[in-house]
Amino acid sequence: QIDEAEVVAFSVPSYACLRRTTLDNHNPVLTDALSLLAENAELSDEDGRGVAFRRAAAVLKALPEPVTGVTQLRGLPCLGGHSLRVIRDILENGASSEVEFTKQSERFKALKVLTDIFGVGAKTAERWIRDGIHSLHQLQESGQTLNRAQQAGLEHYDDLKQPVTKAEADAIGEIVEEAVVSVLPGAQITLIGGFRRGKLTGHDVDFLITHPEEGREVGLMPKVVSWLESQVKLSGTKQTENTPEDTGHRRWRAVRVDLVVSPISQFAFALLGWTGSKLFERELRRWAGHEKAMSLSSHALYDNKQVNTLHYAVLPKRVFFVIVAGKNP
Ligand code: TTP
Ligand code: MN
Ligand code: MN
Ligand code: MN
Repeated sequence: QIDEAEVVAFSVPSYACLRRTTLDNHNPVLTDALSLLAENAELSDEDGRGVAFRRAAAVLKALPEPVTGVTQLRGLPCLGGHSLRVIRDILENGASSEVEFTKQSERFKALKVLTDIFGVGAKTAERWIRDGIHSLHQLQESGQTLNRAQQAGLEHYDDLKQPVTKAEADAIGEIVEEAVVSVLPGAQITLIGGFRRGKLTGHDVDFLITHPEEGREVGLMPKVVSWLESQVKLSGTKQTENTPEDTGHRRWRAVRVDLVVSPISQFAFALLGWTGSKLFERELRRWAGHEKAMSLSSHALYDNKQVNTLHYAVLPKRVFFVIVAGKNP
């Protein structure tokens, strides 16, 4: 039994956006467990619980060393009774019964499999599960009508489940850049999302597009998409057969790409807002609102006390699609 006086106690700011957090953390077993419960809550339309578990996981991610006992956590923010129970369970018994139960539950497994299909959200998955659909096979047999995105998601399911590497992200960046400058010379693209935070893999690749001259970016997105459609394989378009030399590492491979277009006047806010993580963005906005009386979005920052400062001028222009990483031969 460790003497309580020798136990390291931690201290972290309560807003996640005010903490320094590294990519790897010292408590992966605990943070994975809390993240799984967060995911389960999000998939079950319980966003409040989801955020609570995300916040708890984020606090543990910020700790400078492994937690050995719950007494070390005394006074830390964002650790509610439920999260503490899960942490104690793992520290004392090696595993959390709630996490293990969730992992094994048919409902969670079905929600995961179905929402892993590009274009399928929690609501759709929930409806299908109520209709007795728990697997891809059952979905295919069910005769459910799928929209175009979902069809592409199902067709490229295995590819899209594979994590995207940084090298693949860079290769796609070159294609997207070629598309963008072809339709609008001088336009600039920036890698955003997880890769901008230094992650080595991601579930997609995110880019922000702008032009140094305000207004030149108007109407850009459909042109970029048309260019890509004519030059690379996009979701729903025809499949080109793999020639023998096309196999191996040069094989076609579907990757999810998110493009965001921003006018240069909003570029800084878009860059900040789309770099993530989702919790970081949420906390940054909460901090701006509660502590600074300012409103932050991906378009602007304005002072709530001053009228007529900045207004939301433009709605977000955003497109999702699936790109196959490779150019047509
Ligand atoms: P994602 O691509 O969903 O996440 P990510 O890039 O951080 O992680 P991954 O490696 O798994 O792809 O989103 C990128 C950023 O875009 C995210 O950090 C915040 C922002 N975003 C929104 O603002 N609203 C949204 O609905 C989504 C999906 C993302
Ligand atoms: Mn609870
Ligand atoms: Mn991403
Ligand atoms: Mn994304």
